[in-house]
Amino acid sequence: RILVTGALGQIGSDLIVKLRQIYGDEAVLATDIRQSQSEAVQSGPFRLLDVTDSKAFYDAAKEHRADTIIHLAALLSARAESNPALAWNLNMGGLLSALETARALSCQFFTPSSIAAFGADTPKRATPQDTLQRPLTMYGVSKVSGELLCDYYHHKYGVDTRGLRFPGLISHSAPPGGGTTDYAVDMYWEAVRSGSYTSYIAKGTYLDMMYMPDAISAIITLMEADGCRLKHRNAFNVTAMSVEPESIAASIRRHIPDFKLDYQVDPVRQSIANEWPDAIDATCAREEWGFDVQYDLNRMTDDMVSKLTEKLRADQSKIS
Ligand code: VAH
Repeated sequence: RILVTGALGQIGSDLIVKLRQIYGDEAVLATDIRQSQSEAVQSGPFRLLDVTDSKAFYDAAKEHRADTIIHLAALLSARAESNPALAWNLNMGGLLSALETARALSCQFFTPSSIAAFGADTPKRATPQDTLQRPLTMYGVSKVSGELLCDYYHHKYGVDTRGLRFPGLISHSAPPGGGTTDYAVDMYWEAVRSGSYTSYIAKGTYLDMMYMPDAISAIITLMEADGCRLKHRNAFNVTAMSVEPESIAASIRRHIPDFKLDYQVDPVRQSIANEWPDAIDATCAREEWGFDVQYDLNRMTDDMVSKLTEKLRADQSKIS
């Protein structure tokens, strides 16, 4: 029985649907700080939860009889950089509540890390699983600290903590939530909506990316893996592709030949992206628990363009 925090976020809104398909609607308790009418949430139990309230966290998990906690609630990079103290309190206070609940109730535990856990002096290409991690963004500091805290809870209390260093995640179901890699999500939406996009990330900025279905299956595959095989836990490098704005635009033009891309670089989000690797190495994830992906850039673009075209057509028919 699973408790998910941040269920209305970019990962959560897709993960809830998949977990309920596999484990049953009633087995998956969706929680978030705000209410929602989304069908993803309405298909099973939902509860308002402030993850920094450790008693409320414990009570929610206890009443749900949770044996697994998937903790997604956090502020992402750009929003965290504009409000670092709030980001620290939410990202680390929430994580501590989650880990204390997992310890008290002997739950298996997952929380995502990110390529943001690497800094400017980390090797940018084939970034190793074990390497220098000195990020200078608050989001990155909270991700490295989170990795260490999760390893501590495993080492000290035996909590079965596991994590993934996610690249930028692309999805069509939830709007972007204050990240830096969200430029790629915005580009797909605008390509279908208006045929043009002005990128706040500069041409030639390579970043790791992954389509959301691959991210969701990576979480489930990792959590179902035999813990004895894991030499690492918090957190595994995973990636599907290394792309820059022009490569995504070229892929989109296979469907929308006249798509226009121009640039208005946002110095804050560009400086965040400059800290991050160009292409990380996911060998340990493949070797230790069979990580694999189904979507490369063009296959992701095919699915994003068709799903967004359907969504916009449906929205227009509602208006007319
Ligand atoms: C962000 N989407 O942009 C998140 C992610 C690797 C980036 O952590 O903040």
